[in-house]
Amino acid sequence: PTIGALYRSTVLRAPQPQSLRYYQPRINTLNQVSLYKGDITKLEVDAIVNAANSTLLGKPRGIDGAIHRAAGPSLLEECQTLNGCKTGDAKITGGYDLPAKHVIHTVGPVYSTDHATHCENLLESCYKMSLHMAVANGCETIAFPCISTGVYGYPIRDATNVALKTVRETLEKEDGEKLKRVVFVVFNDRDRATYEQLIPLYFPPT
Ligand code: AR6
Repeated sequence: PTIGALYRSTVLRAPQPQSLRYYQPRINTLNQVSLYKGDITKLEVDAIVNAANSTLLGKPRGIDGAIHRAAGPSLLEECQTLNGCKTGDAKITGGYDLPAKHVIHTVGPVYSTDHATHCENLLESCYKMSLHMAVANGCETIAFPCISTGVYGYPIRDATNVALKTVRETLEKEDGEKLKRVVFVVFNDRDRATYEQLIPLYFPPT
């Protein structure tokens, strides 16, 4: 589809339609994957994923701060009832003042070159558990940020490979059919370039 047609049919309330890219997986034609550059708190999807820390009590910095600011204080109140979240796990809350219906909070690994394989397993688990949470709660559209690649220091290229591989594998499983759209959200041009380069390897355009 043309970008214009895509924009009209999209679930996103996106201020920059030219930044959307669309890929139809060759194997799993039921599913759709998009790349969006911008602020995840503006997306009108069933669930946005928060790159949180294990307390789930929010931090003023990064995406966690942006999500809590946009969702309003009720989000923190609900997070306070959750008893935190382990690294690699995910928990779901309401979206409150966000256009998104839910927030799925996941905790990525703090990157360390000495434990690269362990970090990879944990990051993979973040994507898996978030998708699982989405499906378990009837979400059909979900937006992911680049988990762990900010404050937690995960190299963007490695993290992107993990994200794309894990989403592709999950979409190919039975549960994946319930997900209509997975949006990868990037916040700067460097990350966008990385995703634009790697997405076609995992989701070849038809
Ligand atoms: N929309 C989309 N992406 C964003 C936004 C936004 N509004 N803001 C930042 N990003 P980070 P982490 C991108 O550091 O590395 C928190 O304080 C950002 O450019 O937010 O998982 C938590 O409480 C980067 O690509 O998360 C934890 O303590 C990505 O989001 C810790 O940071 C993730 O960057 C988690 O660190």
